[in-house]
Amino acid sequence: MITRIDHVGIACRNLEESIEFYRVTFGFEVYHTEVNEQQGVREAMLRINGTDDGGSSYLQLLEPIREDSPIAKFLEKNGEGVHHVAFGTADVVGETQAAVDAGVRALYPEPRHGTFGSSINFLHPKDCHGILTELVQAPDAGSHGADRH
Ligand code: MC0
Repeated sequence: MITRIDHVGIACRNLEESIEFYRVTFGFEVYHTEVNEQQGVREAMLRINGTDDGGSSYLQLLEPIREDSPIAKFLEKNGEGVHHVAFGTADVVGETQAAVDAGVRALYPEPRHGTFGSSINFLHPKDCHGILTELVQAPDAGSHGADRH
């Protein structure tokens, strides 16, 4: 079951400038920052609210650290903007399989490492009406771990 919007991922050219924009305009504070070498990003999580299932919802600001990363490619083509929407679930493997069974391509055969040690997979935007869709399982939810490659 999908229980919340975990985060909205936003591609940005300069992480500090984007953080400052959200702080000054909306009062959002940085909850967590991290570099994900595998995904080629430096990121900041801005916590928006808690949710009924005990999880939270975030804005995820993403700055590329490599020219060949998905975020760099996206910025080159589209400029700054919404890059993906991520749904939270206690079972990323099960939800990915359900999407595959519904005819949607998953981008990874197994979950990978996401923010806060979460387990993630992505669904192809061309199969999701133009939205790159991420499935996120928090580290303490369910029993499936990421491969951390
Ligand atoms: C590409 N396309 C998108 C898109 N990225 N459509 C909507 N939203 C996006 N974000 C479209 C392109 O416009 C193009 O359409 C077609 O998909 C192929 O794209 P491409 O630019 O030629 O690039 P590909 O095929 O090499 O790669 C696209 C793909 C890739 C989605 C497979 O970006 C990918 O593997 N993404 C998953 C990983 C990721 O995004 N990591 C960064 C966030 P046309 O019509 O022109 O053919 S990391 C993250 O978020 C982690 C840390 C976390 O949350 O914990």
